[in-house]
Amino acid sequence: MQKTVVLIKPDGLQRGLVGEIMHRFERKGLKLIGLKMVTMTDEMLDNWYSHHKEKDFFKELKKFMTWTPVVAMLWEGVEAIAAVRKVVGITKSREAEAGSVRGDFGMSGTQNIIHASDSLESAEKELGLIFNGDEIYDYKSDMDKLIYSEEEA
Ligand code: 3AN
Repeated sequence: MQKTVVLIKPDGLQRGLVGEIMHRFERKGLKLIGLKMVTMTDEMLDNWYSHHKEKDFFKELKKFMTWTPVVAMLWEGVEAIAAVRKVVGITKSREAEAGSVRGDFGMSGTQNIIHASDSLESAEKELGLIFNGDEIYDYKSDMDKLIYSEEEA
């Protein structure tokens, strides 16, 4: 099973999309193993978006991400990183597939509602930046029997 980090960004929180977004991941069959609100700091964002540090939009991105707290979630599932990215949609919301979170609720490439880890490496890094060990829950979900075949699970 993979773990993947999702953030509902300040625009998603302000627009009241938290329940809608969580509902989509639950219905998909992912398992929620961590959940909290976080005010992101400058230092966290330098680390989180280190690959964007030299980009023109970095300052704007940091301002946006500190506008309000974010809602941080940790979801678990078989190949969960790729599955969650599909639910999220591509970066530029106005071009994102209908049916994805960005495709259904957004128009912007900056204020694009949601973040999801894009690789095993970034999932591990982001998990470490946001969650403490005692905020990650290990429990058995009876739903797994309905969601996966024995072989997959
Ligand atoms: P994604 O969130 O789809 O993985 P990344 O990692 O390329 O996209 O970008 C991280 C965040 O940086 C995006 N979610 C968006 O808020 C912002 N961003 C990315 N590209 C641009 C851009 N060209 N102009 C402004 N903001 C951008």
